[in-house]
Order: sequence, then C-alpha cells, then structure tokens
Amino acid sequence: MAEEIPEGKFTHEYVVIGCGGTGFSVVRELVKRGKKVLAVDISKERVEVLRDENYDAIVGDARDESIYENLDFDRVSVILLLTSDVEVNKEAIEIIRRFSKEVFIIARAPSPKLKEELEHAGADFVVVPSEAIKNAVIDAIKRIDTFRKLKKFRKVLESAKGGKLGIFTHDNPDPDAISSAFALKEIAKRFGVEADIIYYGEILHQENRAMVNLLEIPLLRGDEVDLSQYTKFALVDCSAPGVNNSIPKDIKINIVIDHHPAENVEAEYVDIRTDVGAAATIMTEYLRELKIVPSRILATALFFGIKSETDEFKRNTRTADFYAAAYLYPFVDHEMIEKMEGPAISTETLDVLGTAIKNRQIYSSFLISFAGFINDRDALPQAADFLLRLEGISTVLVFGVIKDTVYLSARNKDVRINIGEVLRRAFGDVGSAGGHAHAAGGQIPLGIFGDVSDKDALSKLLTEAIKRRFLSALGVEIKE
Ligand SMILES: [Mn+2]
Repeated sequence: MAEEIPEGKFTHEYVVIGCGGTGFSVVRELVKRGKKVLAVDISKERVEVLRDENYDAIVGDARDESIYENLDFDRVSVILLLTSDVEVNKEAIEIIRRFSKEVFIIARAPSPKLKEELEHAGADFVVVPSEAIKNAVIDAIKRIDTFRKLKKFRKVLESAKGGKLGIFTHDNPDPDAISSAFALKEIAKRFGVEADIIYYGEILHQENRAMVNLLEIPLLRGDEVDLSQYTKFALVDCSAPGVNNSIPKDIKINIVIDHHPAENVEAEYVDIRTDVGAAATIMTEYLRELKIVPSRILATALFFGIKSETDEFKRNTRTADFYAAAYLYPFVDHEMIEKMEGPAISTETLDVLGTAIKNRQIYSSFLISFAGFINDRDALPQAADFLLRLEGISTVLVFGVIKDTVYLSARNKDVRINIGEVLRRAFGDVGSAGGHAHAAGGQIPLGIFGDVSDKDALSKLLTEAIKRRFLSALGVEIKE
C-alpha cells in the first residue's frame, strides 16, 4: 500500500478516511465548498472512482502509520474518520494523537453508547448516523406540520378570490398588530385577494402614529367602514371578536393568527403560537414559507413590530423572534426605524409634560402630578415615563382631565411594588384601574369629585383626593 503514497507531504486542509457512501458525499460536499480535501480509502476500486472524478485520493488503511507520516500537520487541520468499523476508528484516533495533539478529529460511531469510547480515545467530535437520521426525521415532521398548515392557509385565501378580505386588529392597534395585518394584506394580494386593515379605538402613542404615517400603511376605522362589503374576515394579534376588542360579536371570522393563549377559537383557519413573542414573527415565517420576499416597507414594519412588542428583545423574546428579526434585517430601512423610535413631540405633549413637571409633588420616592385639562390621553404615559427618570424617584402617578373623565397613568421601577395592584386598590371602587407591576392606568368619572366648575378649585380638590387614595394604597402616611 505504501507505494501508492507519492513523495512529499500532503498539505490538504481536510483528510477524509473511509470513503464509502457517507465519506464520499462528505468529500464531494467539502470540495464543492472550496476546501482542499484528501480522500483515503482501503479499497483500490473506490480510490480509482474518486480519482476519475478528479478528487485527490490515495489507498490506505486508517491504522497505517505511513498515512500520517505523510501528512503535513502544520497544514492539515481536520481528519474525519468515517469508516463504519468503530474499532478501526478508535485505533486510528490513538495513532493520530501520537502525531498531533492539535489536529481536529471527527469520528463516526455506530451508536450513542460507543460515542463516549471514541471521545475518550481523543476524538473532538463524534457523529452517530442513527442520531443524525432521527433528527432529520423530527425536522421533517416539523416541516410537514408547517406544510399542512400552509396548505390550509392557501386554501382559505384562494377561496376568498374575487371577494374582499377584512383584516381586524385588536383595539388601539400597536406596531405588532399593525405590521401583522399589513403582512396579511400583502400576502392576500399575492393570492389575488384585495384586503383592508380595519381597527377600532385609536392609534395611540406617537411611535405607532409615526409608524403608520412614515410607512404609509393604509388603515380603516371600524366605525367608518361598511363591513358588508367583505366576504371574509381575519383577526391578527387577537383571537375572538368582541373579546378585548370592539369587533362586532356576530361577525364570522375565517382566519385567526395570534400569539396570545386562547381556547375554543372558531375560524376556518387558526394559527395560534404561544411560543413566539410577537405576531409579526409568525407573519415573517409565512413570508418565508410562501417565498414572498418582503418589500422594504413591509420588512421595516414587521421588524419594528417585533422590536417594539418584545421591548427591544428584552421582554418574552423567543428564538423564533430573533430568527425572524435576523431574516428581515437586510430588507429593513434602519433610518426609518430611527425616525419611528424618536418621533417629534407634539406641542400638546410638550405642554402636558411642562404642567406635569411644574405640578409635581414628591413623597419620599413617590411622585404625583396633575397634568391639567388636556386633549391627548397619550401624553400622560409619556409624562409619567419622563418623570420616572428623576433622581430618587421610583414610582410616578400622573393624571389629567379630558372632558368629564380623569385619566391616570402610573409607572414604577420599585420591585416591591405592583403598581397595577396599587391603582386597583386606590381607585377600583370609584372607576376602573389596573395594569402591570411596572405600568398601569385608570379612568375615574369626574363627577365623583363633586360639582365644582372652577378649574383652580377642581385642580386642588382632585390632586388632594387622588394623592390621598394613592399614597394610602401604597401604605404611606401623609404628614400635613
Ligand atoms: Mn402582539
């Protein structure tokens, strides 16, 4: 055998020993990827076949030291032992390790049990074909699930052809809901189905408004649209009409795509995934599976949807969200994202902020402020967010009056306090209030505070009453 080995040392980066079915495919794949590969096999015929196909190949036994004597270990970086004989592989590992401690060894083992033996002998990585096949089968099953889902989805969309699809979001849609609806609209278009995005409530938050305006996403208000013109309906980012949304309860829904847990969802097509952080992540997967390359605008919308829903990948973010964001990334207009994240402050918000700053009252680490008689409810959380940044402050309550309602917005970063609970305790009996540990809100009818028409007197009265209830719910005593 030794006479088959030519003079001079081999400088190939990869050496594949054992070129049966698996080894041969590995050689072929590595060469295809531009690697320099030396193939070694005990069978003369096999080596001839390899040479016929222009691969560098020599005849040799994996346990024959002369092979390794002829390798330049400064250049060879990986040796793959792919013979099906585990004893041969094991012996070969021991021999190779006498020549080089550094060279990377990948070896094949017939079972998980023998894997350890080869690792022990000095292999860096052991491949077990039966495990690889098992994983491939599991992957195939997952793919089939997706495939079946998609087939159903296509069917529903195709049956909508010629008609019009109404896509509902939840009330006061956020970027996740808006971008998901937008994606569904674009997908429907590919199927020859015209679609409108319909919402109830308001597009609150300047970021959301900036998104809709900058990306020019067409949205229709539910109370201004004739629902009888639609032949099918879809819900995104929510799963039932009339539940936490103002969609008429008697509307028959055909498609539901959501990431919030839900039971007994009724629709022709339902895709609810609770293992993703955003509905926009699901929609991105639809684009990928349907091989629809997103436009710059759509990719930017979805990316912004995922980013904002997961609070910059900090909240309830799953692997799928990262994958979706990574997929969208090259299509995203990042300048646009920057503009959406730092939209101009409206004059009104600035005024509300000014009033809230001026009227602040501080009790240890709690800050309370009356932001005045306002028009834009959305300015309150912004003022609360801003005031929470004040040194020494951990909890903020800002409130303002719009028409005959007092709106409350609270923010908290003290881990011992659940501000949603505090607001419920403080104001639940006179209005509606609640939320999360770090953010909460509420509404109280102004009439509760008596019939006072003088604004100054009302301001004082309100501030006193709200302060008392709030601090008492927090367990703070007010010293007069
Ligand atoms: Mn969502």
